[in-house]
Amino acid sequence: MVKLGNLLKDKNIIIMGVRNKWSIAWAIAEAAHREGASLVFTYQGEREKNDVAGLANELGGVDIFQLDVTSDDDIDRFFEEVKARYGVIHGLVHAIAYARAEDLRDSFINTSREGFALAMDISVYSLVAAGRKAAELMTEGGSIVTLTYMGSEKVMPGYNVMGLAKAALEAGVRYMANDLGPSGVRVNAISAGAVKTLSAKGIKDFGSILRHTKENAPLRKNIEPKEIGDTAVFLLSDMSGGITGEILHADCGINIMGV
Ligand code: IMJ
Repeated sequence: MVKLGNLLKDKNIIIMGVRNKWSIAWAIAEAAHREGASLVFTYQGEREKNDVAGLANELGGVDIFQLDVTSDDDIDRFFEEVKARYGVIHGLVHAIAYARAEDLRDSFINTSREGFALAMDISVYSLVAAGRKAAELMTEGGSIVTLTYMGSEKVMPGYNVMGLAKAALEAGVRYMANDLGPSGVRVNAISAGAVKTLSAKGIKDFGSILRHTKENAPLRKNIEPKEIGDTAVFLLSDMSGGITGEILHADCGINIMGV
C-alpha cells in the first residue's frame, strides 16, 4: 500500500530525463505523482518516445513532449507549448547528463576538446537554458532541482569529464539561485549515491563502488531510488521554502567518509 500525500498538490512540474523504469527521473516522477503533482515529461527523440509514453501512461494523464536539450529551437518550442497548456509551472527536474563512452573509459587526461564541450553542453548548459525558460513560467514561485554526483568533489574512477561537468553544474546551481531567488525561484541539486541505471550500465568498477558503499557508508546500504524521489519531493515542495543554492547529498552518508 502506497500512502498518498499532498506535498505537491496543485503544482505543475516538468521532469526531464525519464528514460526507463530504472531512471532516477522516474523514481522522482513516482514520488511527485504520489504527492499530487501534475507532471510533464520530456523525451530526447523518436527512439525514446515509446518507452517514455509507456511510463507516462502508468501515472495516467502525464503529457509528454519531445525535447533535445542541445537544440535552442526545441527548448523555445517546448516552453511555448507548456505555457499555452499550463500557463504557470512550479517545478523543473533536470536529470540529464551525457559524456562520450570513450571519455568515461580512458584516462581523464586524454579528454578531447569535442568530448569536453559535448559533456558540458548536455550536462551543464541544458540546466541554464531550461532553467531560464522555466523560471519565466514560475510566476507563483518555483523550485528547480538537478542531479549531481560526488565525482564533482572527489576523484571517482572513470567519472573523468563528468566530474568536471558536475562541478560546473553545482556552481551553476549557486549562480542560478542568486539570479532567480529575487523572483521566488529556488535552485538546488541532489548529489545522489550510485544507482544502477542506464547511465551506469557498462561502467567498470560499478559493482565495487556499490559494495564499498554498502560496507562503509554510515547507513551501511546503497541509496534507493525511492529515497532520491522523496528527497526531490522535499526540494520541490514548500517544505524547503528557505533552501536554495544547496547541494543536498542523498547517498547514505558515503560522502562524509575519509577512508
Ligand atoms: C559514470 C561513469 C563512471 C563512474 C560512475 C558513473 N559512477 C557512477 C556513475 C561511479 C555512479 C553514474 N553517474 C553518476 C553519471 O553521472 C553517469 C553519467 C553518464 C553515463 C554515461 C554512460 C553511457 C554513455 N555516456 C554517459 N554519459 C554520462 O555513453
